[in-house]
Amino acid sequence: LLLLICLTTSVAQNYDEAKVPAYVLPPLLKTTAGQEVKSKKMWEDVRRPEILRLFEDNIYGQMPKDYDSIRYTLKNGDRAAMNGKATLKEVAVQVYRNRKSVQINVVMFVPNHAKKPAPVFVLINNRGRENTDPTRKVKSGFWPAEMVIDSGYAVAAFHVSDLAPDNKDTFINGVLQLYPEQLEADNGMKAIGAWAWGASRVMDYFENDKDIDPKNVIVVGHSRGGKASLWAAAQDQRFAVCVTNCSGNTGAALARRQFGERITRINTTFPHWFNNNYKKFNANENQLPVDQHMLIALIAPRPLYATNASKDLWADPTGTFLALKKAEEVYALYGMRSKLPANPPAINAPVPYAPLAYHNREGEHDLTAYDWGNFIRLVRSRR
Ligand code: GTR
Repeated sequence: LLLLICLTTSVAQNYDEAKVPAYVLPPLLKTTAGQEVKSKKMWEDVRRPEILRLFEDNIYGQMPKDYDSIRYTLKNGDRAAMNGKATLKEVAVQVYRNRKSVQINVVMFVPNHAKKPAPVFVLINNRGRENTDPTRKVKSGFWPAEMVIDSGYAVAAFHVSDLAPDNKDTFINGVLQLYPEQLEADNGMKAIGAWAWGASRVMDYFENDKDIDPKNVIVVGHSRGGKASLWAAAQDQRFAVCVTNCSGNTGAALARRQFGERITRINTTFPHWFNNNYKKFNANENQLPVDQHMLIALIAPRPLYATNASKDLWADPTGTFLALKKAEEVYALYGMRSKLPANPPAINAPVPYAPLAYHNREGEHDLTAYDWGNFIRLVRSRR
């Protein structure tokens, strides 16, 4: 009976700040060989690649960069979308490898009356496709395209299921058909990796669209999509800004706090998200050679905006704020001072400024127009 109680308490979710265990985070600025990292050069040449590799091997899996060819096809367009304010482009991005292919369907609006090439917000859509309705009959705070267009920016989206269906039995029916060797490896890519890979292929497309400024691509993701936006921006330094909304466990929140969702739970409910090696850290957070502040640090010196919702304790708003604070020391190597306060700001008191932005919106686990309004503020403030 005692054993049973121990087992159940070890995986129970904690929502009590007083019960957060004492923990020591792995150092950002010390190499595996024990050397202090004191310069941006040493960060970029030694420590950053080391950390990237640790995330690949232990959590998200490899990110294959080779493919045979890529093709972009404009499937549908409308120069007078949104009452003439925007041009709609529906583009099929087809990627080929070993005679297999995946097709990523990109929905995009480009402002007609703003400077071009335009910066673009690209959402990794993990919810219903209706959220990114190209006809605009359905409008959703999850992707408030009109609001982004009115701000003078382009807005794009693609759906995760084009890359890897979000299901433990069918996730292999997508990118993983092109890279079957990934399924054999304990550090092989799975669904979250495949979604991040897709974001990079959409980035390849942006580099070939004259309406878009490829140096100003903002990758946005919510929750599981926010885990993917972080991994995409960590891997692919072409993304200028990363937005991770309510990404929680294995997103922007510190695992060692063991607050809300934990690794055991995420690996059990979603065994198809992370690599096989990650299962070793079930109920064993302190053995992980990384924690999530290190993933955020991989995005430096580029701006990162992490958000939470006050009722979404599952995603640990405080643990997210603390991860950002910890990453400040890497931004400091670039001479950048974060504008974050010492302690978590009040609910609905955003700090939407580069390089590290944060807010805790009042309400539920969601991505809303309030959140997007603040992402736009961040992008404006840096121009
Ligand atoms: C939950 C999961 C979270 C988060 C969320 C979502 O069930 O535990 O990690 O990804 O789903 O994607 O909305």
